[in-house]
Amino acid sequence: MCLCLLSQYLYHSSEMNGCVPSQRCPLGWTEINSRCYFLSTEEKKWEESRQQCQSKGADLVVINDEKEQNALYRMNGNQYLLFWIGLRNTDRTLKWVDGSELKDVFWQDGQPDLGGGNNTEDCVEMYHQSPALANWNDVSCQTLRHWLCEKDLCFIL
Ligand SMILES: [Ca+2]
Ligand SMILES: [Ca+2]
Repeated sequence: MCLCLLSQYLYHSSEMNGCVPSQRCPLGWTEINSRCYFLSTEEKKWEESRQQCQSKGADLVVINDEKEQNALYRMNGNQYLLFWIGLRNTDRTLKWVDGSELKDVFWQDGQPDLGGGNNTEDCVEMYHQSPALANWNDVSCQTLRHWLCEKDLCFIL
């Protein structure tokens, strides 16, 4: 029995998803804990920001746990950074863009406030002047923000 069979199998099974494991993130992306992230220099509305990520074979970041939240905090060293995350209020429910369950949350004190009851704040930003584990804020999806894309460490065929 040789290991090459296993690697052949792994290669082909992941190839079926259109994704081949790679050692490196694409140029311009940052590797953190075996995931690839892209922080924009531009600012756009939430939906347009998401489209930018999707056009790169990614999506807006999904923050799965405290480790990821900590790793992304002030990731460019700027305490005034503001970027969109892949969390949006749809049908009065906050949902991640990939459909994963919303379990660990890191809201800023007093958030989400739905815009003070006007129900106009449906998209979520990471507000880096607040503490590392309490900095999410819901805000109007029309606001211009930087955005953070996330994808697997792989090449899309
Ligand atoms: Ca993630
Ligand atoms: Ca808010």
